[in-house]
Amino acid sequence: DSASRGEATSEKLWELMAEYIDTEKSTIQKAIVAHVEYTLARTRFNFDKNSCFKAAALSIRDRLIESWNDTQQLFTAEDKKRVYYMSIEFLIGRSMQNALINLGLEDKYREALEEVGYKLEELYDEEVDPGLGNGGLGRLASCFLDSLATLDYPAWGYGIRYDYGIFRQMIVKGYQVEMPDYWLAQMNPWEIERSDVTYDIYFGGRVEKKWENGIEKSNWIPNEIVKAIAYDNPIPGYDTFNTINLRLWKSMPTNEFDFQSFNQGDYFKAIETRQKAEYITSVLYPNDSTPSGKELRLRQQYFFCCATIQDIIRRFLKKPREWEELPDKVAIQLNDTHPAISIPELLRVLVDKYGLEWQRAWNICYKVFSYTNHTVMPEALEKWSVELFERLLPRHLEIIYLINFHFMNQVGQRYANDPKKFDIMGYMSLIEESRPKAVRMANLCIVSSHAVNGVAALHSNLLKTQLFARFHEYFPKKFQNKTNGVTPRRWIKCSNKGLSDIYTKYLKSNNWLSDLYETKNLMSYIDNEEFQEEFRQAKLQNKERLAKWVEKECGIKIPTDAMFDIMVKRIHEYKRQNLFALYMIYRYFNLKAMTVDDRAKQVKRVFMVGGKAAPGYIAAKKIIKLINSIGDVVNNDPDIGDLMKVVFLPNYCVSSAQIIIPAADLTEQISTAGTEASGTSNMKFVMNGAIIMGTMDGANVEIVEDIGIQNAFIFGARVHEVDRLRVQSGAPAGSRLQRIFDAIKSGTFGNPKELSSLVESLEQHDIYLVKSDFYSYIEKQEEADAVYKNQDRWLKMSITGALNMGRFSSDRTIHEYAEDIWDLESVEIPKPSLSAISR
Ligand code: F58
Repeated sequence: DSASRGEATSEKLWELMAEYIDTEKSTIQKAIVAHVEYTLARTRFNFDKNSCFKAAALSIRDRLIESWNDTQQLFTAEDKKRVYYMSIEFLIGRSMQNALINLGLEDKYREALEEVGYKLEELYDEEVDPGLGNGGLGRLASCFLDSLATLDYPAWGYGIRYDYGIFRQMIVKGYQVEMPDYWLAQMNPWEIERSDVTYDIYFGGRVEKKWENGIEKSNWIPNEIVKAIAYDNPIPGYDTFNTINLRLWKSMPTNEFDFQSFNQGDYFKAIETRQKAEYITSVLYPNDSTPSGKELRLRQQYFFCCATIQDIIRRFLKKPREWEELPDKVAIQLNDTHPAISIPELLRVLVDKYGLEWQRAWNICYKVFSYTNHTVMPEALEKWSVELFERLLPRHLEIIYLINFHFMNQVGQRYANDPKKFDIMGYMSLIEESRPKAVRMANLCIVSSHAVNGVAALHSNLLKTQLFARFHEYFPKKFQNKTNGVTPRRWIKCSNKGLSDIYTKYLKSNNWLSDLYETKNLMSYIDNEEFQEEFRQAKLQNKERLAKWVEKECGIKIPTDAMFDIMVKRIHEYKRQNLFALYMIYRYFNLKAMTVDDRAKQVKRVFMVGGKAAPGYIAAKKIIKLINSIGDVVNNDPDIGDLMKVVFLPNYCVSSAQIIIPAADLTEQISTAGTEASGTSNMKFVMNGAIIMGTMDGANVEIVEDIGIQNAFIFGARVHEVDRLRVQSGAPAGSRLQRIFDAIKSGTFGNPKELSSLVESLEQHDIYLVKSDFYSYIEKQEEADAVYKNQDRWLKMSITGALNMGRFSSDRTIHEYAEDIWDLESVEIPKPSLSAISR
């Protein structure tokens, strides 16, 4: 009968598939060779390293597709609630090593490749690094996907497949120069184009009203249509068969309007319209922290929201259901406000397309959405001019007005007897009555979501007490904290082999990779000399690897017996790379003033700074130039030699982070208290044995809570002192700092015409309290030197930090989101016992 025939066929299929993905060395080799020959059409005469990388990657993708298909099938069969993580950025980084580690196949592939003449580690370097994000926010999204997959949660990521990622930074004569990052020039072996998954996306036009059975109906008549096409990127979990999907949308023209133009005989106009459609997903906006306000950016946002909502609804409607079930099947997490238009979009679909009443649609929507805020800086909050909104998304603006109408009514009632009623309403309104009027996207998210969270305890408290205080008063239960985390798979296992081997050896298992709290158990070895020596050696090897990289990329030789003091992150005044630079100058002057004998007693230091400045951020670009100018002077001063080096690490990105971070002895996390929402490099550094030189800001606070404040160098104003100090920020610098200011202004480091303005802004406004924190900073830096001279003590601080970072695994973070916000259950796929079937 047909049922048994069906089963027989699938058993045969199983057998064949199992043979293809068993983990025998020869199976791996055959798959790679087949891809070289038949996918890449190469012969043994032009089989080179890059084609070997691609073929190996494709063979890994084959395995991922296997587990990914099974995962999706099971999610559908079990019909559990799914979470959709919507982010306009995913800073994925390279995939090959991560995939092999998560599949547990790194050693097997290494062996298999070695036999055919290739070194796995060299193939890793052939991969492009997809930079589809700016910084912390984008990288957090990717760490979250790794944890979602690892913890077997039914999850999807949704974002944009930009043709150009974050620009490649070159340093020319000390200046940042931006180069386009066309990362798709070579085939992307990981993605799967889904030409069958496309949606129409509308823009512009007008809204038509008509009355049906006493109800006003709205019909959006757009005047532009583009198509969204899906590209799927399998994301494997660690030590599980689960593989989730990151779906990235690319824009394409539709044929819809062509006919009209062709009829009018305007061939070139028709082509132009098509190009405009493709343009939407061309380029990632390189701004961090300040919103762009450009029309194309709003188009990007709506484009990816609209496609995503259609995709989610289609999946939901695969079975016949009540709309009220939507929140039982769907949770949507908004990574900052960039995907906020999903809210009016879902409402529009429910009301206009499926005919739900407003209140019913609203109740559903409210339970579906939740919103994460990543900054307290008011200038970073997204606003869109009402005029632009109306032109591009007229129906969405109406819906936003409607949300606001209901909300303002409620606020008005609640504060009916408050003399400040109208101020409060003006403050909480989704519309800013400025000129021009603007839509406040954060307010839209807060009002329409059932949960709002900050990304570290300090940050979440500031949201409640300052930035969103009125909203917190109104919705006290809505506000939560979810302290960020990072994935130990990429940030320890992939990037720090030495440390990983130590953990696995002393813990006698790999469990620490899925439960980072386990490393704490190694504290009993803190005085064990063998353990200490291995830890020291691992750090030294990482420093040697970085020194090689620096010599190759910057042409500077750095001594590996020096303290490596590193600050890598986007360049921003609030992060205070300028404070770090001032300290370098201070140290240089001190060294210069010493006798040769005294100099010989000093701790050697290599100062390293890496990070991109937004192309239009003049002050940030000047800071880069200043650091390079300091390097020019210091590195070429024969009095100084190896005592001090200053290096600017060009083009900081995920793949270079994996080399840089494990090599640090000291890490600068020195933002003004209350400005850095969390920071995530702080976590990566400490996990890899670096000690924090930092302020009580963002997640630094919780890190020192767990590792012990005595195991970090903490300085500067605390958050409750900042407001008061800002009032006094016009105060003079004090003589030691003034001397440094004067040196910059007189041209000791670089051209004073260019760089003086950096100093002047500190002399006058100093909103980030560089002057007032400077002296406690140099004091702590001296303390760091003193401890470094006692290598035993330094090592113990470093080990204690690394071993106590359990809380900062993104697994912990994701588990909390699942419990407290998404109400999500995991679905584990049984691992197919391949050998049982195929042999
Ligand atoms: C970062 N934000 C925070 N924004 O600055 C950092 O403290 C935090 O650790 C991290 O998020 C993760 O929560 C950030 O990276 C951006 O890059 C945006 C990109 C789009 C434009 C606005 C800024």
